[in-house]
Amino acid sequence: MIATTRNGKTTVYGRNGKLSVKNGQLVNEKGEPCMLRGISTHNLNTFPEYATKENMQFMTDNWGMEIFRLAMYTAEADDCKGYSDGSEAHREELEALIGSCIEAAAELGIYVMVDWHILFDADPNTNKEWAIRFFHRITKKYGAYGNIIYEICNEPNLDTTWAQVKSYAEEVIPVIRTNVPDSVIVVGTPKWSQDVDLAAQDPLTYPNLLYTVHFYAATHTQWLRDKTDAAREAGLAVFVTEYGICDASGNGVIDEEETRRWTDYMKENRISHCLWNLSNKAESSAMLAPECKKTTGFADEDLSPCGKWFVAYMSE
Ligand code: IDC
Repeated sequence: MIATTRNGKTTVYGRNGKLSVKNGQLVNEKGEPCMLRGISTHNLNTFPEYATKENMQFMTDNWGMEIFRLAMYTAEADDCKGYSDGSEAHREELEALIGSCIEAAAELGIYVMVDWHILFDADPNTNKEWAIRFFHRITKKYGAYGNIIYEICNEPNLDTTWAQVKSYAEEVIPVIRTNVPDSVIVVGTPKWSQDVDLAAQDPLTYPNLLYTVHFYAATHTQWLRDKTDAAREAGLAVFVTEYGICDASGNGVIDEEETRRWTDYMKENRISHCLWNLSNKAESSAMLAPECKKTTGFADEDLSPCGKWFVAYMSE
């Protein structure tokens, strides 16, 4: 069902198989630490055009993408409605798009992350009923695919507390686990997924969980690695489901030196990570040059400095 070989080569799924979490670490079927390196879409409501099988295949074959994160904003952003505040037809379109990417990931033998991307709806409880419906429908239809990681709330923010996130997680995790009992689930943490150390003081009690850390290298430095270490020392497994090599606005200067500290840190500790973002928006976190109108088959000149950095990083 999920490709283990393609064109005579073993796929990332073929090497790792079904994932789980053991002793604070994402591990493969053999119980070995597994670090996945991938790409996050921009908002699927605004940039759906890159989330195609053809382009996923291009990124897998040419850049070595191992996981594709599907960032579906749950509420309006950038003048575009999300899953929760859009129309029913729009919800169905999003579910179909996500479904086609899950099927494509299985055919390509890569992993896929289904991201309930809360942002302006700062507290995941705001749209909890929609989250429950969404994860119920996705897991019912696609849960048999063992290459899916479920991310239940991108970035709780403003004054949302860990207690609020935890109570949300305690309602949403059982919905996913009813259909996919052994699923790997990532839980967002307060303050735009930086306060992973707070989650570590009062963790959830389910198996196979990871907790989110997000960094933007020009903003988040050693202090955030220290918080991450505190959480890991307390036994939590972490996943950098999103990072940028620029500042936290998604724009501004690129800090390659601090990015290197982060990539070394993630390599040393086998922490999986996805780069923000796959689009041609005129911002420094976008991987494509603003002039690039292609939706796949990108050449060097189609890439922004961020995209070029990523291709070089993946070839290391
Ligand atoms: C940013 C996008 C930007 C968009 C904005 C609001 O890069 O184009 O206008 O969202 O929709 C996050 C969020 C992620 C942000 C990103 C950069 O998860 O949605 O994307 N960021 O600001 N957390 C920290 C940074």
